[in-house]
Amino acid sequence: MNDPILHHYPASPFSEKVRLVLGFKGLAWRSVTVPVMMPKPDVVALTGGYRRTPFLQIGADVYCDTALMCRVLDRLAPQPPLLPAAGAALAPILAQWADSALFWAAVPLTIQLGGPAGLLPEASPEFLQAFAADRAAMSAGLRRPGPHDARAHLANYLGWLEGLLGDGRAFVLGAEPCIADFAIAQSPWFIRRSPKAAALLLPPYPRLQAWTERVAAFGHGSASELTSGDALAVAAGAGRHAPCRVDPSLGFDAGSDVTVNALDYGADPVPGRLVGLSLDEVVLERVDERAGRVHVHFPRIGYQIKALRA
Ligand SMILES: N[C@@H](CCC(=O)N[C@@H](CS)C(=O)NCC(=O)O)C(=O)O
Repeated sequence: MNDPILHHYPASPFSEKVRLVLGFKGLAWRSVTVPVMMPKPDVVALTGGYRRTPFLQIGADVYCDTALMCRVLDRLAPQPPLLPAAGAALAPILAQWADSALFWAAVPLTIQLGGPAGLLPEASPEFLQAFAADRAAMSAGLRRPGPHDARAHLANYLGWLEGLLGDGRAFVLGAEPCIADFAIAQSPWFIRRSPKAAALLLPPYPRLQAWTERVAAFGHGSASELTSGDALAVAAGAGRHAPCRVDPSLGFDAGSDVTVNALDYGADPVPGRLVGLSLDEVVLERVDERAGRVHVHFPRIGYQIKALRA
């Protein structure tokens, strides 16, 4: 019953990154399908306003952002590790590049080349229009490459990866997979969902394509479906949280009212009481009438904490 709960949807690349990590670790998990766009009332009941996909729930602890989620899964199931000795120093750096630069070169371009209907095949024209408006609002203010730029960026990036795999290594940092493999894999996975984009973008990179298949072969672990209402009931009934503490040297007082927001896009602030703070994690406590007393965790990198009162 304590299996982690992944809130995600099938076409989400960042969700695929986490599904592959769950497969790599051979974990059993519960799967809640979330809406692909706002409104997301059951998401917000758990996260307090964070709308991005995916997020991970363990009882009444909610983990936002895949960088943090993967660290949590690595703690929960340390073998096989996401930071094996051979790649431990470089892997997070490469993963961060994959989650940002590579993702933004690959994903909008794939949608542009293949059309959103290819990715959301069941969607009506009205739905696709609303989807486009939702994503435009979510990334307002973000400077994004145009299609010609993205194509050039992507050709450079995929060329780098092809070169990295050129010595015949099985995974990007050696013989063992690491977090960077899963962070990178979401982009070619997404491109391959669109046959038109895949045919245009991937043929020059045979080693990358063979590697994509090796990573895909880890599968997704063993998932069982859960409704979002049942996930809310799991949180409300948990009665405990993962231990956390505020490091007083890091600029914020334990118990103070703060907000946390992403710095790039989907930056809706989440208000709460500060109950955990370290160099790599911030934890807010909030109470929701349906989810109960929830601890919402964010990584520090890519997020901002603001004090609500001095
Ligand atoms: N840095 C975040 C990025 C997550 C992200 O951008 N997810 C996309 C889907 S793959 C998203 O949230 N799209 C809007 C939505 O699902 O509402 C992470 O690693 O989790």
